Amino acid sequence: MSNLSGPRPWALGPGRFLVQFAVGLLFLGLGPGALGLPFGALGLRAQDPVTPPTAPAPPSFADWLEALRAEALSRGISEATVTAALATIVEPNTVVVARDRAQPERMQSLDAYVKNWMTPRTVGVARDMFEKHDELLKKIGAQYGMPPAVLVSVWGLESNFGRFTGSYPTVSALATLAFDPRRSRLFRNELFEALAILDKGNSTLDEMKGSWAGAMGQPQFMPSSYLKHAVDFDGDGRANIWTSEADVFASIANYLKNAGWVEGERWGREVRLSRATLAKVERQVPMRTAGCGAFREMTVERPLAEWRSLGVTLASGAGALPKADVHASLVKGQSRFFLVYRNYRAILDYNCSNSYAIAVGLLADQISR
Ligand SMILES: [Ca+2]
Repeated sequence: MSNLSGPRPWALGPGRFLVQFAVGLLFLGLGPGALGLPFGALGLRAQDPVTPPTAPAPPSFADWLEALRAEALSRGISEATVTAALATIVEPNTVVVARDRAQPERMQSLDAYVKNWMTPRTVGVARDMFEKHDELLKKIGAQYGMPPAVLVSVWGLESNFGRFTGSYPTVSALATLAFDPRRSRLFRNELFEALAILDKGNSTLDEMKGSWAGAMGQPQFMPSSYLKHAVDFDGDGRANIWTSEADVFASIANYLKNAGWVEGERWGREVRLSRATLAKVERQVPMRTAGCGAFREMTVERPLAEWRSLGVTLASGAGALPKADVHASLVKGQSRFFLVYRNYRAILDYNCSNSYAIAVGLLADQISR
């Protein structure tokens, strides 16, 4: 992956995990922000304890592959698909992805992440894409009840507008991760989902590429997310999240709609708090205690009217918060603050990181202005 220098770790996608190879061992670093993911869909939480290395000697990779093959067949995947796919796996793919250790969403503050991502250049590309695909985006937006700008923004964050989708063969990457005992079950299941996608003829071994962590194509869907949310919008008979923009946008829209996006509502907005107001908020509004990491970095929900009476104002300097009857949580950066509404949760479902979700929201607002 030659594309990890940007603000977005392209290796991560829905259902994806930060994976580091260290001293020849797979090492999974789990934490809010760095991990993508429909944690909900995968039944996982970032704070899940990692299984310690087991004492008994692990099976050889060849034995492990043989057992994998048997299980794939027992799950109903055709012998032809299993044989062809497993032939591409010779040994664990011991790639050292040093740059992946510097996960921008984890290492940088929210403020820095957003600043680094929202360059005039990126905003310009986003606007160009928004205009270029205007007709298609409007059609998909109307069908799924999603703002086109949000679709472009997620697309931008996930794969730099389709330019960096990852070149790792998904089957091989997932087999490597599944062989490692630390998160074996998760990746083993994703591997079977990948085989199912191949078996249905929805993709080919040549095409099925993505991040080193198994996130595929322009929306960076894990195989399980693909099977749940990918859409064939251009009508050629398969959901092609690798090269069909229609399918990519519709798949992102479908994901967010399934994650609970409510049409006609905002994601949230930037707000301003004086030091006194911030102190008052910290005394009176507790932090959330449940949910993936990003949720535990924000306050519980309060009615907008309560935030107003606490002294929170619009960041634009345009005065008081609107009188909408909505509930909002406060997300705190170092010097920037945001009130986020329920649609924000759908973005976190896609990737549980406040830096990511705020960047998605702000970029969408910029380009739809
Ligand atoms: Ca299609």
